[in-house]
Amino acid sequence: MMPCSSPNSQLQSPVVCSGEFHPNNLALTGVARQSSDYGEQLAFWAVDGDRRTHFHGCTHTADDDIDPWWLVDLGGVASISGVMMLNRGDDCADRLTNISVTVGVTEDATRHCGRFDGSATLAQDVLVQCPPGTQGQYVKISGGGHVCAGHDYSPNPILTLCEVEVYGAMFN
Ligand SMILES: [Ca+2]
Repeated sequence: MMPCSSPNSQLQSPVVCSGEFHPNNLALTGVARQSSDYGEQLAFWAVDGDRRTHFHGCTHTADDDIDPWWLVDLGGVASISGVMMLNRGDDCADRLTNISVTVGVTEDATRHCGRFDGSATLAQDVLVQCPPGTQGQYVKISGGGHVCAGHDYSPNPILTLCEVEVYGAMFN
């Protein structure tokens, strides 16, 4: 797998790579929430700066959630170049699939950034690069898969994210 580097407009999006990107992560000071919670697997765990990938330190939507999503409020409008998602590393890696990344100046975040159709492998970084000129305060990640390495835990898609990093620059 290729090493991660700063988002590069010459690369195709999405980019699957290993390792960390650069420190300009706007999500670290953001406030996250998600469509539903499975146990203690809260939206916050994707913006805590902790890149551990065991399920207990990651987000996880509820089994009965038919339309899972995760959202971060950056606290102000930013120019956004890309969004990196760190996948779970202990199991169910194939649930990071059918992912749509959108941004917006309001919470409905309807502007397309990019897609990842997956599926990802364990503890994989997936970078979705937004089109040039993408701006927004909210970054939304929607989708997920129900398959879990041959298990059949849930008929509905599950969204699990261990860390989300948003690259760009705040306006102000
Ligand atoms: Ca984390």
